[in-house]
Amino acid sequence: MDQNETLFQRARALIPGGVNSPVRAFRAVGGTPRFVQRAEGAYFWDANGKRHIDYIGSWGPMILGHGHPRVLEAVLQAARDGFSFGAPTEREVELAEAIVRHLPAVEMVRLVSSGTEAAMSALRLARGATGRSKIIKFEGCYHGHADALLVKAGSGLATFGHPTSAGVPAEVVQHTLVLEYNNIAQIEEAFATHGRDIACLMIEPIAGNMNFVRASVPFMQRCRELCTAHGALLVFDEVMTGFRVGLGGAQAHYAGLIPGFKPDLTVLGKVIGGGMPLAAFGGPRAIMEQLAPLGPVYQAGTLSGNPVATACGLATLEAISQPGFYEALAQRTRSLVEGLSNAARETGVAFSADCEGGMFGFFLLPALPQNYPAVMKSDAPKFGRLFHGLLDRGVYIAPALYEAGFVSSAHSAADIEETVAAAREVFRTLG
Ligand code: HOZ
Repeated sequence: MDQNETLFQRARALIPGGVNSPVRAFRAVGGTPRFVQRAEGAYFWDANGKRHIDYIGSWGPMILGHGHPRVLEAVLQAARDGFSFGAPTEREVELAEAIVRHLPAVEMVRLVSSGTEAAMSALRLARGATGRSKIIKFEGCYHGHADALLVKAGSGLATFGHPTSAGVPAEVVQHTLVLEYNNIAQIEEAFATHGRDIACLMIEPIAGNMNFVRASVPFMQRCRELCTAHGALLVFDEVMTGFRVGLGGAQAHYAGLIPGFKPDLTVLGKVIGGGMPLAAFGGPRAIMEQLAPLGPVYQAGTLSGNPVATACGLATLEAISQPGFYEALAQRTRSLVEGLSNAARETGVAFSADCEGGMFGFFLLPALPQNYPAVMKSDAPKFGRLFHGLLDRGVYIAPALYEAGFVSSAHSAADIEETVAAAREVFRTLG
């Protein structure tokens, strides 16, 4: 008996769709989700005991692979000292110090428990600090599931064809302007029309919820200029890219391409928690001091700055701050992307791929798309066949074509070779 199927049947009886987060249900690709029994390094074993090379890594956090010994030790030690206090701890201060040390745009930071919470709170702060209501977001970007941001969003909303969720009243999103990613004319027009009402422009600088789409440099530069000119805040959602595409996140990448570039607010999650529920948002002191208890913008949480999660995050940040870490990670990720691209070329499959640091994406399209409508041209049934072909061969990628992929420092050259060989076999069957 297939243990994954048995568990899925039990789960479906009690949990909507059998999962606690929609994309995991495999509905976009069909078949039975793999229930994870345990994981180590670059692999996890499913309920049937089958090993998979894991390119999801908990959707980004597991940058060191699963069960890194130093992180594990830190977590066990912290757990022995207590799970949760609802009172401040030294470790929260240390984690805040580590974040601020690596991100020049962040002078103060507040820790929360999920990316959704961080994005929602950053949005409230932007509105509170500017006294304005309107916000700009981009089609295909996903900033968690807070109401005001659930409009034309990527990730699971794109996967299931409901880009705007039911249950979100029109009045709640009346101030959300949704524009096309990488479209300079549209942001210029939006600021020309609504400039003095716009609190913030929120963006995934490298969008990982419509697979992997970079903001072009001229587009990013124009976003910055228009926000500055109109007194709106530029909010970088770096839940995926923070400490993932490099130690300084996507903001360091763009600062290397646009002199003096900085976002105003930064939203973080995933890697900063190392796999534990931990996220954060931060920015300049003057803005962050608008938060309660100093200022009028309210935000709170019982599990915020949780001692076990902060221990996990701190140990992770310490390991990834070692010299050469990102060079090696980026090199490994590039070798995956190049290997897949070569295999696709050899087998005549239309294919394009991109990566930055330990994050990658690929499309069954001849050229990299620049925005959500272009991503939508992907051949979903063909992707489903590729997904299952890889899964059968023990390679686990996201079960939806709108999601980015992640390589960890635990992935070896042999893992990449095995993956590329599996992909070559599957490509031959795609026709
Ligand atoms: N929102 C995540 C993908 N972008 C999925 C999270 C999950 O299923 O764990």
